[in-house]
Amino acid sequence: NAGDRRDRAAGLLLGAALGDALGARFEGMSAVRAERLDEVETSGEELRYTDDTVLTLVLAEHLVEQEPGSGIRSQDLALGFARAWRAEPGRGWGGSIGNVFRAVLAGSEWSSAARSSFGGQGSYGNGAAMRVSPVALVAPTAPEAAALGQRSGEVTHAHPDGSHAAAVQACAVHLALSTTPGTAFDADRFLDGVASCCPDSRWISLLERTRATPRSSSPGEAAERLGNDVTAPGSVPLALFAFLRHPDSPREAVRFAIAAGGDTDTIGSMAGALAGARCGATALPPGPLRRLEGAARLRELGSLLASG
Ligand code: R7I
Ligand code: MG
Ligand code: MG
Ligand code: MG
Repeated sequence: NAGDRRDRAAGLLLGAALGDALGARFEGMSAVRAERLDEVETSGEELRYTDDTVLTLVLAEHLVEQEPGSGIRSQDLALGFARAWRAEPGRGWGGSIGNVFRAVLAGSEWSSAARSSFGGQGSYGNGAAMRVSPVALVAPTAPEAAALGQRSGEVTHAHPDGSHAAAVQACAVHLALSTTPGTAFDADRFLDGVASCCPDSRWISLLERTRATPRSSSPGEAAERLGNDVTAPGSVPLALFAFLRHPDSPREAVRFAIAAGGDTDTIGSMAGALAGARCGATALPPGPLRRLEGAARLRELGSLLASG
């Protein structure tokens, strides 16, 4: 029903932001102990999000404004991202993405700006995947979510590893939204669905490695096998694994992702989007949610996109 759909949409966006904000202060650490996570969950402070959520919000607003069926307007989206970067330089941006945004603000077309980094090949950072979750709310099917994710990713990440990661994560979030919470989660079926939207053999093999990682692995073991860094192929698999590990608890999925260390805000955010999409906003931990920056707007955007 409509209320349930709105709850799942809100869970998707709030889960993404919560994972980002909870993971933010641990970004770059090698592993995070449970007591440190407890502290962040229970402190009275506002939970501030980072660039991951800044860009997720820009993409969500872009999708709300679009005419039905008109898709992504790439140059407008590139400008929206770039203006958000210029407005808030302190949000923990990726090392090279500023060059892309600077070129767009100086009048470059998005596709040449995106190719300007890393010697013309473009970035394979995880920035396209980390912000992609809202496309799952407007795409009718998982393959269409993958295609829309790809288009939104290319706007800044010209390297196929970077843009294909956005397709994979968008498809995965769409599939998570389509599962029924409270019924058994079928990890193999989920991974088959993601693989069927997969843009290339490289991602097929990353998904197979994710499937083959023992479900009982600790966060450290999973990170060792799947990676936990700022590259797209080195982070999306661990986020998927955190969700497979804890499909019925957004809190545990996010804690697992952050405990693994490395790119904690981003892997936490991608895991939070997946588990939040399946379980809904009502399943998110209420204490941290009350302290989350921007929560009211995220919830509102979820409603708008769910009913669009
Ligand atoms: O992808 P991007 O927006 O970064 C997102 C990350 C997340 O962790 C956020 O939380 C934020 O902290 O940053 O920004 P990029 O600068 O395009 O990519 C991120 C990093 O990936 C770069 O700074 C590089 O270290 C690495 N990288 C590459 N390294 C070598 N060659 C990306 N592409 C390449 C490459 O082609
Ligand atoms: Mg960040
Ligand atoms: Mg950073
Ligand atoms: Mg990060």
